[in-house]
Amino acid sequence: MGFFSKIKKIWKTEEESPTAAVPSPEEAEAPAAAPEPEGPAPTDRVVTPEQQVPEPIAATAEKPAQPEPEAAPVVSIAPTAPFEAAASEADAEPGQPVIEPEPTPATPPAQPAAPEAAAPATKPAAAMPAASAVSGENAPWRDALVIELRQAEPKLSAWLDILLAGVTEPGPGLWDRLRFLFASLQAPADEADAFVAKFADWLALMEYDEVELFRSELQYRLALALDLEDEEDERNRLFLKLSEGLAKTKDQIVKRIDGLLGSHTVIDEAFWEELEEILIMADVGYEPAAKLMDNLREKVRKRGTTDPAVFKDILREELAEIFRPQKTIKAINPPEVVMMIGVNGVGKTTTIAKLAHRDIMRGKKVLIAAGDTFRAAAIEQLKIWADRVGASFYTKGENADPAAVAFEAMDKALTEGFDVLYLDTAGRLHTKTNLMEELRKIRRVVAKKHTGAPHRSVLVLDATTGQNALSQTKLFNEAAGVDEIILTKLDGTAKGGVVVGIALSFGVPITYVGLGEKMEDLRPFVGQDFAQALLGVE
Ligand SMILES: Nc1nc2c(ncn2[C@@H]2O[C@H](COP(=O)(O)OP(=O)(O)O)[C@@H](O)[C@H]2O)c(=O)[nH]1
Ligand SMILES: [Mg+2]
Repeated sequence: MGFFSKIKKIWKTEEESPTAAVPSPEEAEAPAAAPEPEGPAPTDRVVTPEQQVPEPIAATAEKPAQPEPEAAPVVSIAPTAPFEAAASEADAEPGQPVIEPEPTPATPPAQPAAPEAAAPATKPAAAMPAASAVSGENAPWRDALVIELRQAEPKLSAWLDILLAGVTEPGPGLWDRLRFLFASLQAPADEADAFVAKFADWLALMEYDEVELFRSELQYRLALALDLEDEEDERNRLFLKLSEGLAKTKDQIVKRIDGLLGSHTVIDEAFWEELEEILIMADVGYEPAAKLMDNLREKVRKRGTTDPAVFKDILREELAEIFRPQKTIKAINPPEVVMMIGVNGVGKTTTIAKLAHRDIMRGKKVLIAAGDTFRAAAIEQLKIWADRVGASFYTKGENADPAAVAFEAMDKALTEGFDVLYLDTAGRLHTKTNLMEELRKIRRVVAKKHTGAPHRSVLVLDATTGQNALSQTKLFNEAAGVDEIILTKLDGTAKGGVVVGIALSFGVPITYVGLGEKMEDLRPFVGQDFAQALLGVE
């Protein structure tokens, strides 16, 4: 503990030293869609092969009208061995997060013109929260922190605990540490700068001034930016969240199944009847429940047992099979076109924002098109989200023909080199025939412009509607085609059993689930985790 407090102390003295050139995020009057550092011309940058990235993070917004000249002197502030030298020459293994810095930099003197320092050159001062003018580039705390990080469990959350020790609010200390983490993971310095600038803008926008308010968002963004998502702790976090979200569904299914198992000494007809009732009550749906029952009966028969004690294992096994992920071809010819469909209020617009946020955090350039032209408020809501997450936005205004919006947005996405185009659509069910015709028309026009588009037709369903989600899937699948399903509002509903129904009834994969209203609350659907969260781990 003594060592740890010592590091904290070193951090503290570092922070107290003047860092004049560094405006706080409060000073940074952050525009919603802050211009991203595009990076200067290639000649200005020293980029080692490992530092090269195909695309800068979220280079979506327009370039700032006036490049900030003040950034130039910044370069000279780090005259020797900038800490990104920590990004050692050792082979970076992509996808394998390892803290592999070199405490004693073997960097040639030419290195000062580091991309870290050069990157913010095009960034307006207001959106340049910490620039790279970090004092104490060679300060001993960096070495101490390297040791701390290396000794920690290789988990983002563990690293974040160390990085955030003693940090209570946004500011230079935090930016500095975030850059340090990027460098330690051998991520390019310009990515670190872009990340920090964007995050600071977001904090200013949200008016979050305490670490506790944004820690989980920070971890989420870091996981995406550093490609650490499949890390154990991320999975555990999701699992916990899923378990919490499924608490009511669990009450509905698991408690009653436990009751069933406790009250029967043998698996007989009465047992099966009671089970079917439980499944139907939990919104699995009548037909899916019957199918599930058949499968379970078959499994029990094969096992040659009538002992209720083994039943939960069999059920867990069956759910694992239902949710086994399908292999699909993920490669596409960019721009990837994603069409979001579903009835009003299910969460299409919010889900587009959440998906765009994920993409942008991974360095993609995203365009969102306002295809729900029925209400002006819908367009406005989408525009606010696009600004918030830093996506570009395309609208033709209220009452415009949604297919024309899609056609023109497709054009823009192609000519301006977007990676992803999200098409929002209307969901007025009372004009069912028109809606389905409209969706088919959108499909036709984008396909005409771009072969293979839309690459993904995503049906958004609201888990709280239970059985309705099943009938909506049927309807949209028949009329417009559905490639994947995103199930929102799983948090706090007792009707989560509908997931089982959907997985059993349609050959359409569930790809994400919504577990709340925040950006980070949209998570990839992992069937095994779902089954385990639902039935509990034993
Ligand atoms: N609790 C919760 N609310 C959500 C979730 N997804 C969306 N919402 C909320 O659902 C409401 C309707 O969402 P919206 O995106 O406007 O739906 P749309 O009409 O389909 O575009 C909004 O208040 C969202 O914040 C979720 O996963 N959990
Ligand atoms: Mg909407």
